[in-house]
Amino acid sequence: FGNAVSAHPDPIEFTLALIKPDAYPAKKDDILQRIRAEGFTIVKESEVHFSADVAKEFYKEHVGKPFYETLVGWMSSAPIYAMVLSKGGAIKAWRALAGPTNSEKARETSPTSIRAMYGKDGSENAVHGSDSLESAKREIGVVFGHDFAASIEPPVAAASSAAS
Ligand code: IDP
Repeated sequence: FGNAVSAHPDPIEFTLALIKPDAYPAKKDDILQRIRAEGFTIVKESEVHFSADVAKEFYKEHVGKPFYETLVGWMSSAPIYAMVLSKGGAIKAWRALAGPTNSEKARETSPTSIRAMYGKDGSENAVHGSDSLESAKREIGVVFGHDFAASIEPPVAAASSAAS
C-alpha cells in the first residue's frame, strides 16, 4: 500500500466557509472558482447578514480576547457569503486553501492561498473555515439552522456502517 491515493480515502466531511466583508461581494467569483477547482461540492450557499447576536454566538470561543468586539462588529457590519463545502477531508482541505490566519504572513508563506491573495491583514482576512468536525457542525447550525446541520450529518455514519 505504498500508493496513498486509494488505499484509505479521506472520509467525506462538511465544513462551513464564509466570505467575509472585506472580500464580499468583490472577490466572490474568484473565491468560488478556487473552491470548485479544488473539487469541493458546494452543498448550500447563501448571502447572510449576521446580527450582532449571531456574530457573538458564532465567535463565542473568542469571548474575552482583545479582538473579539471588533471581530463581532465587523462580521455583522455588512453581508457575507456563507457556504457548506463537502469533499473527502474537507475541513483540513478548506483551511489549507484559505491559508494562515494573518493575510500579510500568508503572502510570505502561502502566496497562492485565498487569504494571501484576497485578504488584507491579521483581522480582515477574506474567509473563514471551521477548524474541526465539532465546530463545523456547530457553525453550520448557527448559520443555516440546526435542522439543516443535523440533516447532513448521517452520511458519515452511514458510510462507516456500510463498510463494517
Ligand atoms: P482562524 O479564522 O484562522 O481560525 P482564529 O484564531 O479562530 O483564526 O480567529 C478568528 C478570526 O478572528 C480570524 O480569522 C481573524 O478575522 C480574527 N483574528 C484572529 N486573531 C486576531 C488578532 O490577533 N487580531 C485581530 N483579529 C484577529
